[in-house]
Amino acid sequence: MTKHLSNLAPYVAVPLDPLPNDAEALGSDFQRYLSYYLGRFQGCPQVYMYEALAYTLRDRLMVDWRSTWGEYLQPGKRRAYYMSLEFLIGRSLGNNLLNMGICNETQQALLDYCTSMEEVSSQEPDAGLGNGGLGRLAACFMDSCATLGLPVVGYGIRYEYGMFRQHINDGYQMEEPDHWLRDGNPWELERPEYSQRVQFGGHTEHYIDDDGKPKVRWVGSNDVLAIPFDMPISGYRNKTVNTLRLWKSTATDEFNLDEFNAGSYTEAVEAKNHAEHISMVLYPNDSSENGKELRLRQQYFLASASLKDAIRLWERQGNHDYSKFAAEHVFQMNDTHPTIAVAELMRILVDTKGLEWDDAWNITRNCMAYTNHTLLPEALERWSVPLFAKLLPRLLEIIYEINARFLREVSMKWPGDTGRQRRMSIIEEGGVKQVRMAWLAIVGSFSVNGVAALHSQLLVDGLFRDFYELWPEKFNNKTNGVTPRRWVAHANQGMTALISENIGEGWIRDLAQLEKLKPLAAPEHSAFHAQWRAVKLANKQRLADLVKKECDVDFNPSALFDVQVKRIHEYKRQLLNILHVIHLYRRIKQGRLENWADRCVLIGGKAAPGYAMAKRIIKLINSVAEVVNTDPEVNGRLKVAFIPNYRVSSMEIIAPAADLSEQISTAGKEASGTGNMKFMMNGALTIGTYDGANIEILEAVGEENFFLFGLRDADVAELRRDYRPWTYMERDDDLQGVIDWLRSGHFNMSEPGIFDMVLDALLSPHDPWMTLADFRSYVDAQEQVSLAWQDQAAWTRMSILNTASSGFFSTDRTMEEYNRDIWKLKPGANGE
Ligand code: 26Q
Repeated sequence: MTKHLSNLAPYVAVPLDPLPNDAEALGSDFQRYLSYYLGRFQGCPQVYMYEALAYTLRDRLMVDWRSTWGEYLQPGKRRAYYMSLEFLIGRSLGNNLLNMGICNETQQALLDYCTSMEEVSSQEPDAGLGNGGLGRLAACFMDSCATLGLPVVGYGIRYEYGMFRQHINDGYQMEEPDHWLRDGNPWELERPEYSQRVQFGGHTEHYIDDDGKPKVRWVGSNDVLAIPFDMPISGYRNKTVNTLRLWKSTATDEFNLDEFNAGSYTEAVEAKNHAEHISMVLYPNDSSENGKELRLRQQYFLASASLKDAIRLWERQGNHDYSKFAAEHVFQMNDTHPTIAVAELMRILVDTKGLEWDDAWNITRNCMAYTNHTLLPEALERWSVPLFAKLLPRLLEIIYEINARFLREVSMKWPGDTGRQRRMSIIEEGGVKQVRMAWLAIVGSFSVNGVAALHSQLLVDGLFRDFYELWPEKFNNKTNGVTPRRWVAHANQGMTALISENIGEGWIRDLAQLEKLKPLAAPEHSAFHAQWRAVKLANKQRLADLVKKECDVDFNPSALFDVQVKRIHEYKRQLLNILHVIHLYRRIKQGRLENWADRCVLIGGKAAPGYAMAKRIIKLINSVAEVVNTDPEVNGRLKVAFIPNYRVSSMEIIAPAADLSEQISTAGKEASGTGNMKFMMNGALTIGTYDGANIEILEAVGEENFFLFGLRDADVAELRRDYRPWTYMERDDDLQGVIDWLRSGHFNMSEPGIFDMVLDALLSPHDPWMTLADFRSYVDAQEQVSLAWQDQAAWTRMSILNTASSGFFSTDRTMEEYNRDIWKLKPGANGE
């Protein structure tokens, strides 16, 4: 039976006694969990060792978790809520150990069980609750907020199935469900007493209440329950543990009961099943998939449960004066996915709290903030009005009211400009009407930001121009980052030790201190350079072992490791990379080995299951790899591997081992990129276009330490008007040769024609990604890379300078900017 909150007293956090962290205490707790809780003993499968250790650590997080909550619940304390359909967390064990500072003690405790940390850590399944960049960004943000002691709660969905597992079968991607919760999740804490009810369907009734006021109620709905599961988010050695609250959907009790009384027991259980579908699976598309009803259900489920939860918490602390609500809350919306929250907060305030529309609207637009992550117009979310009317009838009415009032404002400012009104309307007319979620997000927020300088500029110049002209003060940039804890201190322990020996440990919390490495890049520090190279070599050996195991390809650690890992997308241009690989292969076959550098090319990433072209690109990469790797004439000069099932835990091995980071999107298309930052921090050099955060990386490290190539975004726009891809072939024998080899069927002898769709796309005058236009410039830049690689001393200097210049790309800096400009929170006493 669900306990309801009205029964609960105001929250008071009674402090817990801390648990000892010495090896002996850790060992005996571990032993107790293994024997008495899990009922296992030494020699059991390693996964139980992982579970016992996770429980041992969670106990120790509990003390600070409780005191952090208590801190945030002080009267008048302003809090931020990060709302996201995705949190791509990965594994938690190693990260928590690092943050708690008890790696050595734990290692010691495990010695008695004849097992190593690596062995135990690798048992943890990745929490793959995200697609790619946007989801991982949310996880890095959570880490930095905890480390900065910022009162930020993450709200998301506890998907039963995360991102699918990718297998490669005969070169083709196969998807397999990822039942990551099968063995339970030792980190999470279920809190059924904080469940929330969420309505779907039904209809609205307009009526006059007892005071003669017109009111609306939403009736006849099918409700589901949202049950919160909390994940602890530890800060780095600062006694702060923040909360990520993930919602699971279940049926309400009485929903079952109705049917039960009608004698249809099995139908009642089936209805329960239906309710549980909402949090069943993550949508594996990283560009919007339009129109899927279940996806809209997920979005409303998250928005509604989270808002009600935040309000419940606030009221429970004795607050009822809604004129203070906006001063104490900010909701950051991760893209438009949770944007229905704008209308839901209005509904709650007007229909259930009885506020006047204008008061409710002032509150709403003072506590919502929106982050945009895409420039591709086709990726902007829209929902059909009929679907909205069926699923969320009251919310549609509210959106219409918001829109009517907004369009009045527009027509006051630009009388008679009906074209502008049509462009800016939240409802798109013509054919089936659509709700434009980005417009709703902008109208309902006080802050709208892009995720890199170029991206934010392009937004106000292009997609959001009309809105910028109306409200310039709303728009701002917040360049993305990544957390140096997971991506350096945890993933690259060799480099971490070396850096700390030389400049101390302060950089882990204050990444700008990496600047202190700059003097060490000078040639006279050859001993340091040798150590730097040795660390990289060890990391490359570790990756080579993984590639051997996963792909059965031999990578020689002394060759240049050339890496592109990210979602497979035409705009990210994995095709350009593979054209270059074919070019290198032709050079070997033709004996053109001038300035040659031996290379191991690694590519990885998932294609959305319905994205046929992306899937064919994976097949092409595997087909080229097969030919190159088995040709004796290549003789180790070139290796190509596609690493299956690329995910957070694979990046922890890949980033520290990369020499060259491929960031080669068509200029103006990649909003930011964050893989680029992980590689830079770990001492890789970037070959990249003038796009997204590449530009800021280039500015930080200097052009002499970066391989820049290709058209700029303005060139791309200009060339769009008259693009003739074949002309690049006519002018370039290398490109002609590469395309000819592809067309000849050399890479698909047993499957004729399978790459025709790829060739057609490359040679189409409508190719939006203009791959052939950048081929020559890319190949030339790659020759500069090979040349630079010949001089290992110079390469090492550039590598050090990349790490030393990466301080800006810490999410600590990003979060400080969000807080300074948008959230305006005070760090808790626990934070520093
Ligand atoms: C929307 C509707 C229905 C189904 C799926 C979606 C959907 C899901 C995920 C749409 C987009 C995404 C993910 C987008 C994403 O990851 N964008 C990336 O965000 C990063 C963090 O800001 C940037 O660095 C990348 O440049 C950007 O591509």
